[in-house]
Amino acid sequence: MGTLLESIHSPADLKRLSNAQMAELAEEIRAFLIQTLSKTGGHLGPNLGVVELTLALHSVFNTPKDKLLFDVSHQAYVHKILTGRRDRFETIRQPGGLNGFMLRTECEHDCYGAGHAGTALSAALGMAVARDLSGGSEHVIAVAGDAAFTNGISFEALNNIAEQTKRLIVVLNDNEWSIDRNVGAIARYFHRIVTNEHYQHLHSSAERILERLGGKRVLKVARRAEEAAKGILWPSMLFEEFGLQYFGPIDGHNIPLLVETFKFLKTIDRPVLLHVLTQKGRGFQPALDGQKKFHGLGPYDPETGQTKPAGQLTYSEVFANTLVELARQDDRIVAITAAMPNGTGLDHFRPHHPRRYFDVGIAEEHAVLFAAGMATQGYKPVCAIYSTFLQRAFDPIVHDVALQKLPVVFCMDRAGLSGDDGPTHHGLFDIAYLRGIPEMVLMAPKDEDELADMMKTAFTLDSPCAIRYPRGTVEGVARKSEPRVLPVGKAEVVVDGSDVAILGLGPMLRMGAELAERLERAGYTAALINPRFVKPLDRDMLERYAARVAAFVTFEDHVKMGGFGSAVAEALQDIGSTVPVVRIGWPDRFVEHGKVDALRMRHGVSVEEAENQVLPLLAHRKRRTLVAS
Ligand SMILES: Cc1ncc(C[n+]2csc(CCOP(=O)(O)OP(=O)(O)O)c2C)c(N)n1
Repeated sequence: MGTLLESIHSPADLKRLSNAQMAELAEEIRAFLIQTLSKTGGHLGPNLGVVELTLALHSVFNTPKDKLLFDVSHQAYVHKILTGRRDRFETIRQPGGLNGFMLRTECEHDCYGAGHAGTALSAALGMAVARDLSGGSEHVIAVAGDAAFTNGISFEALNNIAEQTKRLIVVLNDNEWSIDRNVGAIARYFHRIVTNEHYQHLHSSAERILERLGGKRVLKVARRAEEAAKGILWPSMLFEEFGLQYFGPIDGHNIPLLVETFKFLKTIDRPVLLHVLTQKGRGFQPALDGQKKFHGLGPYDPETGQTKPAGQLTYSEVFANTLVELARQDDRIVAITAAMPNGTGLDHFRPHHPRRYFDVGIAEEHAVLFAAGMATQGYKPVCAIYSTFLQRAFDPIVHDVALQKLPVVFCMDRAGLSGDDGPTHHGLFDIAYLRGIPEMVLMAPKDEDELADMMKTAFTLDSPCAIRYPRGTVEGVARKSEPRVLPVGKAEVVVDGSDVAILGLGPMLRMGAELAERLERAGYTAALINPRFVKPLDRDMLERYAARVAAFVTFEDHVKMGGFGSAVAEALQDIGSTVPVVRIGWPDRFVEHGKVDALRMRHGVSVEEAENQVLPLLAHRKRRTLVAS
């Protein structure tokens, strides 16, 4: 690590640095990011792009008094480094270490937590209005990427800002990339501004003005800064119509220009939007060559950027390959992603069926409504959306898809604990938010072969359907050559038994099998059941086992509250059974980031916990059996 970086303990230390030192510090931070993240993994590309921007922000504003928000906040690593967390930075995304996103509980400089896109402008406006109401003087600055403007909420905020406050600074960090290339009219609009010849001319003259200013001990900094900023003004009708004064686009890697501009923007009594141009992955050639890969990744070689070769297939890949085949057999199948072609695997689908592939931007609500519209016209849309991001679309799922009984298929990737991304990304609530919706069919495959079966089954339904499957690699089972249609609402009895019925949802069936083995060794006969369907639940199966067993055990990678185990308990109550249910799942609290296995042990999502809870219930039954015989 370089010496300058070591001398930065808080943003106050930046304020003493010259322009040249700031530039040096930027390079030290880049090297530090590249080295550290090569071991931990993380959002390298986005953070390399905002080094100068974050330095300039912290050198002009005073957090925590001033409020600095980042949209999504995956690009807040530099902010973390500058706000007293450099010493712990190598723990980022590691168990017990720094979170990969802004976290209010982590640091007083993190005024707003995030992980989902499109939230920064609304939250910043809330803070600005709260300041106005209480007579405060602090600045509120929201930094949002160009892809955040494909999100409806950002526009809901824009629609409101000028009416609610006179002082709010929005920074549009435009690098032309979402995770994939940014899409849609907004992306084209930003691109037109940036490539406009007139802007190029203004831009170079602005830099000349700053060059002239540079180094002089100026008395009228504000006025000169104003000149500089005016020189780079390029009116954007869009933002001006929303009542925000638009500045830019300016070079987001030019620290003096950024600093002078922010000093000037501080003085303006109107909401403003500064358009800065940055380069995702700047300073690391592999990240510039592989924008998608370096958006967020695991450990890599800090020299070459090479990552470990992909091992086993992932669930996302099996989903995508299966969809390619099913879409070959049925030309009504269409695939929709909300800015996640890479993560969901749909980028494998795109070349095979380009006309039936739709990336709608970071717009989950729109994705679902768009799917509903297509379904009314006889198409069979698949919305491939992570469990955590589908939370956004709850109302369209209820009001537009289910209420109209439209056969939209939701393929929920990353259902279950996401691990190192943490609570914003854990997919732990989808059963709870979907199973109460009438008409919904909800499935969870035990392995990749069954995922294909479930997808095939989904397309035979005339109602909405959701399939949840986890992050990461598949179980490694043999695959049938052709998927088959499963009987809806029927569980699979893997092993029969009469003392206890163990229901392991999805790949959690493995834990169920381990518990069954342990209980068998302890002298009990355990039924092992793959429920397949959370909804409709196999009530016949439950009734059959309720008449025989002393306890049910359910395993799920989901919160216990409102989850699969709750569904089983409710169903048993409905059929008049009093057989106890041991529910193994996540507790009623937000689960921190970390390694999945360790977090499972810590939170009691384990075979041991199940065994501890179920053994006393079985011992009682054993005594009864002994007495009876
Ligand atoms: C609601 C929601 N959907 C999807 C995502 C996944 N996601 C994380 S970052 C990102 C792209 C962000 O692009 P941009 O805001 O332009 O920032 P950049 O990474 O380019 O700096 C996406 C789609 C998310 N975080 N939230």
